[in-house]
Amino acid sequence: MTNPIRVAVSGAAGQIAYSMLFRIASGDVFGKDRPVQLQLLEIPPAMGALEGVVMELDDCAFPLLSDVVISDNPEVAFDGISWAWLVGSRPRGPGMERSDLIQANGPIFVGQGQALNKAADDVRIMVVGNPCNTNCLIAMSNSDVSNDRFSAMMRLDQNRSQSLLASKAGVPVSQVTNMAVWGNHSNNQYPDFENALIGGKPATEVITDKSWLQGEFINDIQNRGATVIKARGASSAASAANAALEHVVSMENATPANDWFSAAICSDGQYGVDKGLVFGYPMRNDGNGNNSIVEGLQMSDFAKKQFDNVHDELRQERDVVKDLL
Ligand code: NAX
Repeated sequence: MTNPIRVAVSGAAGQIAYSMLFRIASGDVFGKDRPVQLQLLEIPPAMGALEGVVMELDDCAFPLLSDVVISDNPEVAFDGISWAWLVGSRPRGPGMERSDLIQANGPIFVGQGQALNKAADDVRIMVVGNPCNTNCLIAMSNSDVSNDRFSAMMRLDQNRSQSLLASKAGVPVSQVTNMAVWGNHSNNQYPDFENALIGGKPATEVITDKSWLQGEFINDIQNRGATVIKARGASSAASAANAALEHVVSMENATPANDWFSAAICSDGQYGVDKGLVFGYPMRNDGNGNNSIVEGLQMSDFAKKQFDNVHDELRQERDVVKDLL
């Protein structure tokens, strides 16, 4: 058997992690022949609950799960890892503004960014804990790990968009491809229906109701998280976990021909975005470990307005945390 891949998950006693860990341990992400060592990070009050999660992992007797380490110290949890899912963060409390949340969570990602220096040379990091783009920016800015190893999750937004377009068009979801979600995982994100394809044709040729695409579609995707909370009484967990795993699978494996996936990565100025912002882009993996932004996509004036709006939002978030960068 090959050496186990060591992976860290923070917020490991939380809802999203509970839907992730068992799938990672069963080989859904790194393959059915690659052993995995889980290194789970929590805060001290949640260590008891985390021990219960470990009991359940043990009780599954996963052949690929070589070991489970638990800790409330990021330096222990990140030691020698090749992937980190940074899921843990403080949820938004009653009356909290987005900027309050950003300020409350920022310091977590300063410490975790520094602790990532303990990781293996090939480490990649993906941030789920909200506000995930700006938390990723903070972790990246406080770490010696190079910027191109960091990413934040837009995949749930991509999946939601594909599902809604498929249902409107009356086709299986597998028919909807090339779904780019630009910018921020927030209610200003821009799910780009203009460049999406349905059954290989432009989505705008299949769904000709332009006012639905520009109005209800975008609005429903931007607010889907809140709609799930209202219905379920809790935020998206299984779908977020699924998206977090798919994000890593996409970053580790060749992207199917003529398609792309959405992820937020450190901008190098592509599409006019400020260098250094963690911005949602369409991406491709070449099958040799390289992930790159799909360049040259066209945008209408309508799309540019959405794009500029979410770009401004990320600049404002960067300003709120400037002391942590
Ligand atoms: P839970 O509250 O169930 O779990 C969060 C866990 O993080 C808790 O167990 C808590 O003890 C732990 N934690 C808090 N501070 C920590 C720290 N400093 N180090 C390690 N662990 C810490 O939330 P859950 O539903 O699992 O959601 C986790 C995060 O994902 C939230 O920030 C949430 O907003 C975010 N989401 C992000 C999404 C995305 O698309 N990027 C979608 C789903 C979700 O809303």
